[in-house]
Amino acid sequence: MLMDRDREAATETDMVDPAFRADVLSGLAARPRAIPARWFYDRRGSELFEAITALPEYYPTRTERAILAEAAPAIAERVGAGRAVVEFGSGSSAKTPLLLGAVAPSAYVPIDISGAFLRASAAALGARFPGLPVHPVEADFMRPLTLPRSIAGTPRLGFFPGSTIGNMGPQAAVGLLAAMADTLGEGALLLIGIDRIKSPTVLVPAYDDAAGVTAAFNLNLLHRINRELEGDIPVDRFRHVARWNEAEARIEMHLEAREACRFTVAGRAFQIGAGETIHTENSHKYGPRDARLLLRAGGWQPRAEWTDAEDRFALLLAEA
Ligand code: AVJ
Repeated sequence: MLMDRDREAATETDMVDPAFRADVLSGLAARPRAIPARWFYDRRGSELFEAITALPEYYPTRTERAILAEAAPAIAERVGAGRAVVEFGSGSSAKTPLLLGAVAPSAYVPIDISGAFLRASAAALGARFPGLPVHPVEADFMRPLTLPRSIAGTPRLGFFPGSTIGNMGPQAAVGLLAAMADTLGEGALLLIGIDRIKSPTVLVPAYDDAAGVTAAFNLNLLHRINRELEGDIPVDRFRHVARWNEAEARIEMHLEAREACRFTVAGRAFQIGAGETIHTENSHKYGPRDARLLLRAGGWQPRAEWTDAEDRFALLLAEA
């Protein structure tokens, strides 16, 4: 039973990503059930994430922006002028202009998997920083990639804000940091945002807000599956759950079946019992020493760090 709005949207979506199909089908068949968080970000999911960043409970975005604004002169002093700034997963970040305005870069290289996002943010930054060469790279930064020839020989500053690294487990995070060191080359610097471990009374509401925006963001994954993979998941029988996993130091998001149900996706039948969940996201948090250890394990030497007054979030500068 496709809902009207799912059916409508399906006509717009003529192309289905085979990797989405494969991840959903294997994730629903696995125990525990789990679908990678990267699939949240269709058009609607990206809009909902933007709305999350403005929520009163969701402190990371505004905290990181404030830290960056305040630390910009100190960062500029350590980084020096003339580097090529390489941003991993540029999205539609409002933080980038703060950094570019401070460090006087020789070029800006946004890397994003979404070509549409890339072109929009490249155009916006081009207008804001006339004369700054912008070289967008449409790529999945989780895989090895080659930087544009035009910045050959230019020392690099990698920029990885938002605590996006938290979506990965520590092992995968170390792998990504090592790959970034490879991509950026000798003498590179990395400015990375990492969310801190803190009280679950702050963490849980940040992922389970009163207005229900995060719930809609999580549940949108089921709508997306129905739209793009000809699914008939009864979305209203699922509820959003955010919980703090103390042992793993991470927030987990799940979609929990309120009652037992059967559904099909891409012609395959599935069933889920009452109270069972589909695990949709991990957001790992790091203490001050954890964050430095993570960087070191990934081949980076921590050189400086900046936090807010409550130590909710940290920006770290490291050298390859
Ligand atoms: C974009 C991965 C940093 O983990 O805080 C926000 C995603 N999920 N609310 C995060 C997210 C639910 C966000 N990251």
